[in-house]
Amino acid sequence: MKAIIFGVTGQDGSYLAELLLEKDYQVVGVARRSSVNNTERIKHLLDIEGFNLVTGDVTDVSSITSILQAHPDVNEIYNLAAQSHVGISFTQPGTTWDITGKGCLNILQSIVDVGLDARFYQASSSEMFGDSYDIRLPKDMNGEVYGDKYQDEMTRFTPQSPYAIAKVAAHQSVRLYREAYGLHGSCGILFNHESPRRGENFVTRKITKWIGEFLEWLSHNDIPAGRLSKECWSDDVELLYCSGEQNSFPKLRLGNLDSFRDWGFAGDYVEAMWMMLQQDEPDDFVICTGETHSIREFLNIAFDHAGLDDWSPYVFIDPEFYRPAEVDYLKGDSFKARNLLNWKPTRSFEDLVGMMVDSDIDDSYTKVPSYVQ
Ligand code: NAP
Ligand code: G4F
Repeated sequence: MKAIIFGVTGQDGSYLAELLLEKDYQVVGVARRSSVNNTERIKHLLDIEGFNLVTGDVTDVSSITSILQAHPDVNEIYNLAAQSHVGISFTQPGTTWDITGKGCLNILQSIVDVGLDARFYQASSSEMFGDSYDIRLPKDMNGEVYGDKYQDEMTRFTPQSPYAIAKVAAHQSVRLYREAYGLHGSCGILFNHESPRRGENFVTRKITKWIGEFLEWLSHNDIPAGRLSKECWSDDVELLYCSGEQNSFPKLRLGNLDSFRDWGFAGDYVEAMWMMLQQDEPDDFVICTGETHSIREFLNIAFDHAGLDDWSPYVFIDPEFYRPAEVDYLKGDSFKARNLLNWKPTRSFEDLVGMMVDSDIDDSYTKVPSYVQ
């Protein structure tokens, strides 16, 4: 079996490449040209027989077509390429549209033009639901909703960002190419999924990376955990001081702490992508844990796991990280995937947070911390 992965250098691309190589696939990974090394997450795969890294860009149809023509025997094509940061999509809506929306259309049309019979996976997103949800139980006599709010394959899309609009366009394009050309194209509507390989400007990794660097700073300065009391710190809004002004550490700068996300482990979610393409008929599936937690809850567990009792003195709320429009609540129902694909998540929320914190604590002892770079 042979697969092409667009977006192989990303979090999911790296896990998916590993999964397919384990299954004895030949994997063609597509990475865009970059002036700096963008293969950090897949460097352990580069010399593996069966893995072939090629250069390409989803905004350039001719580059996609050349790759597809070079692999007429490809069985599965995964499109994970995106400008995937929701906040950045507000400041770069055009780039986001070109990569995240039109990039998908470019691949679909190239598949048709080259005449491939391959199966196609599109990385759709729970962001497409925006501020929309369904409610499982009725309202009470006063009209107050007391039921469980959730999103599944039937929930309406009301996208709340340029990123989400681009994802809806891509999602609808797959449906159209399925109906118009008989393409075996499936969309995974994936809720947030994280890992130690998560990009450093997503909220979960931003928190765990900060914890790793902070603990390293404490250790370099011989500050024992027992001295982690609040009187140790000055009242400076943005910096933490311990023994003098020359010895400060930047606080963790975050935006809205009150949104809720359904967070799972990325390794589980790439398994679902592969399972979707093993179905006789193409279809769309929600992939999620069914639990929702706020950013505050993430902070509670992450700081507690690292042995830091209260995160509030360490966090600076910076309006820079607020978005012009927010998605307040995501909680999925993966009933369809559990039943038809036999898929289920393997990691609890607490395991996921602990795994990310542990990884960033270990890493920080071997890497140059960003605050001295
Ligand atoms: P990610 O880490 O940001 O990876 C995105 C990948 O797309 C990277 O390999 C990136 O390359 C590549 N890319 C960007 N622009 C490109 C272009 N013009 N041509 C070719 N490749 C390009 O994202 P992820 O977390 O792995 O997510 C994978 C996919 O799932 C994305 O489409 C994302 O929108 C979607 N998704 C993610 C989640 C989640 O919670 N993680 C949830 C739902 C949907 P560089 O390494 O060079 O930047
Ligand atoms: O970690 P986030 O940036 O993820 P977001 O916006 O939910 O998007 C991720 O999940 C989507 C699936 O639902 C994917 F499609 C998408 O590609 C991406 O992987 O933000 C999560 C929440 C938001 O409410 C945000 O406002 O955290 C809040 N937040 C608070 N402070 C912050 C920050 N987000 C970021 N990135 N940085 C902050 O400092």
